[in-house]
Amino acid sequence: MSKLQFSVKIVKILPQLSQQPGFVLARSSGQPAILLLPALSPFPGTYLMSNPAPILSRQDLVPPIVLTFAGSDPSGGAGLQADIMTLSSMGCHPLSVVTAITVQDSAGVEDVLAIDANWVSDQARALLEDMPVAAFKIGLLGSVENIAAIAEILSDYPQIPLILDPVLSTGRGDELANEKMIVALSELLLPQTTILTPNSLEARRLAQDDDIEDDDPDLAECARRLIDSGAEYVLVTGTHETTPKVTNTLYREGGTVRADSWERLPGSYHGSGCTLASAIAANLANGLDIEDAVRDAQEYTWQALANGFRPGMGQYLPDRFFWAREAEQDDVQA
Ligand code: PXL
Repeated sequence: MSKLQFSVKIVKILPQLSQQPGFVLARSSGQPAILLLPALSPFPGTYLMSNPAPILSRQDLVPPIVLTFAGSDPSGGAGLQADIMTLSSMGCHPLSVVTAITVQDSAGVEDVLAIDANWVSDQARALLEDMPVAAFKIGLLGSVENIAAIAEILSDYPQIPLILDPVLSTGRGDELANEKMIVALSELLLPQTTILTPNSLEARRLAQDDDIEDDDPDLAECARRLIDSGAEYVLVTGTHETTPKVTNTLYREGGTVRADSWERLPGSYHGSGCTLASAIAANLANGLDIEDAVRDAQEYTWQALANGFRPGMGQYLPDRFFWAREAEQDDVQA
């Protein structure tokens, strides 16, 4: 590397911010924070640049802010910790409102303690009075009271997109939401939701209609019911289905918007749903439209899972910073 060249690691292309034809703005992990790259530059990547002219210095830049309501997972696999890592990795500043704390390891959840709903409210109100939030993300809720408190806060910010990951149980099958919470979520949060991200099991459980005898809706019908309940979009993930590939389908009123299929990975992962929902929130906060945000978030999540690691005796965890650990040499592209 000559003395006049800099190695710049690009963490995010910001297509929506490009002003100069043939160039895009990109966010880097170093200085300058934001720089111009030729359009179509491969991403992710590290670029050798001659005297990159700063577009924005770190001091000037406020990253897009995403507020997540989530439960703490001390193992760093799922929940709040997963959200914070994903949002940071994708160039956002995460605000984290704790809804519950858990006792768990990489194998499963032992216990859950819901935070008092007034504390949930107070955490969120203090932040919202201080900082501009570009997107909300919701994970584990903890209690009916928390759902009501969060719904009331969200109703004051109807213009901010909400990504709702309905956390009903763990991968191992431990219950994380009871029937009353499911009713409260459907009644109070779905009508305020921009994108709901259930896996296929959660979609069936949320859409179940006890008034219909032997109710057994297919996934498209589940999505239709959830949209009828107020969600603008529903992204049903297909990991739990028996199809050879994992197909994730995005629905809105009128039917399927897009379906994306992914090579099925062999491991059992903890925190993939939180990663996907947070990645969608980050992309929306970064200005992508819904379809691009959903497509790109799946790509990011697949990469995080493919690069996953097994820190203990339980499940694999996604590596949300896979791009930072890629061999420097492989990345040099220009
Ligand atoms: O993966 C869903 C999830 C979300 N949040 C917390 C969790 C889990 C699953 O275990 O513990 C806190």
